[in-house]
Formats: sequence, structure tokens, C-alpha cells
Amino acid sequence: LRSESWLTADNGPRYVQLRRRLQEGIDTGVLPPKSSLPSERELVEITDLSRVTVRKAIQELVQEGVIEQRQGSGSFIRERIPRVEQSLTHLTSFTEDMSSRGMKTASKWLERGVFAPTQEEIAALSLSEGEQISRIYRLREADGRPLALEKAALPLDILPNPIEVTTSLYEVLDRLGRRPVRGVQKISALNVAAREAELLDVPEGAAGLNIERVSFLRNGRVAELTRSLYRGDAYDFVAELRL
Ligand code: 16G
Repeated sequence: LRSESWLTADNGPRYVQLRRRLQEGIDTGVLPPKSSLPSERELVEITDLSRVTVRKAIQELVQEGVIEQRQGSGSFIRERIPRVEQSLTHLTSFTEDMSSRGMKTASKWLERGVFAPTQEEIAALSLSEGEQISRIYRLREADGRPLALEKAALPLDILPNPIEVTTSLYEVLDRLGRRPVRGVQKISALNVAAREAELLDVPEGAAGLNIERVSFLRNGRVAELTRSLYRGDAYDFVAELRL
């Protein structure tokens, strides 16, 4: 880093120039993922810029999710996660999507049991008064990296015993002869709130994709309402369009 010439003839604001240089250092591997960034004081010394300028450059990189600040131990370069291309036209499961790419999936369970439904679940699943649902809420990981938070609600006649789901929900439904064959999916953008950000290992306010899937059995019966929160930095959605 010391050998770098920090400011170029470029006449943009100094913190923007510094931010760009740090980003270049990260992109070229001079500052590899998970390594620590020199402290504010060191950067002031190396670059001859003011503390305010250095702080502003760092703050921007933190906001962009490039750098992570840990209390008491400084700033670190975040590991960039490989993006996943996801088809928008196939009713596949997370486990199938990841294993078709040779990735290993895991889930951290946040909730799994029989519960009273929310108003949204009552409406989407056309539940009758007092009817309970199976709810499965988990953090979904691929190759050890958290990609999505997923909360599924299913009527009890579709999934009577949520504890049975240890890895794949669709696999269990398949075994029960109740795998959905059709689905409607709605995607919207959001900023990830603090609690979800911590679970997904992204900065608070990072871009996220809110995906709601309602799927149906062959006979038209609603099988699930699943609300997923996908990391915005991890997915590219792809659909083939025809005239
Ligand atoms: C996908 C589905 C979700 C489904 C889950 C089953 C989206 C946005 N959502 O994540 O609705 O419940 O797969 O996955 O794609 P599993 O069989 O691996 O548990």
C-alpha cells in the first residue's frame, strides 16, 4: 500500500479518490477478502490525507458492504459472494437450485412448528377460522454462506408435521405426494433491517429482494405461502422472453 501513489491528477473529491484506490486494492487482491484494512491513523499516515477524508472514504465502503467494521478489532474486507443465476420460470426448491450448481446447502432453524397463522397467511392459504398452519422459518446457506431467509406457511393437511422437514421442504412434500406443480411469485426490493442483516451477514440497509411465492397442487389447492428475503448481492434473476 505504501508504494501506491494515492492521489491522481483526477480532480474529484479526495475521499472519492481514496475510496476508489481502496476499491482497486480490493479488486486486484492487494487487500484480499477477510484481511484487515489499515487503521484510520495508518491510512492518514500512508496517504497524507486528513482524518476526515479517510473516515469518509471508509464509511462509504462500509455502506456499500465492501468493508465491515467490528467493534474493537478494526475494519475488514468482506468476502464477496459468488452470484447465483436463478431462473424465474421453474418451480424448483432452494436445495435443488443449489445442488444443481454443485453447492452444499444447510439451514439454520429459526422457527419450526404448528402455529396460529397471520392475517396474510389466512388470506393466501384460504384458511378457515381457528385453523393452524405449519411454519418453517430458516436461514438458508450455500457452501457455508448465508443467502436467504425463508418463512414458509403450509396448511396442516399439506404438511401435518413440520419437524419432518430436516433439509428440503419440497422433498418432504414430494414424498407425501403433495409437491406443488404451479406457483405465482412476486418480487420487490427492500432495504434489509438490522436483525435480518445480522443473520444474512450484510450491512444494515443493504439491498435485498423480497420474494413471495404461493404454490399450488395439481388439483388447484394452495400448498404454501413462502416469503423469502434474498441477499441483493447474491442473485441474478433470469427469464427467457418470447414475442
Ligand atoms: C425456494 C422457494 C420456496 C420453497 C423452497 C423449498 C423461492 C423464492 N422460494 O426457496 O418457496 O419453499 O424453495 O426449498 O425460490 P427446499 O425444498 O430446499 O426446502
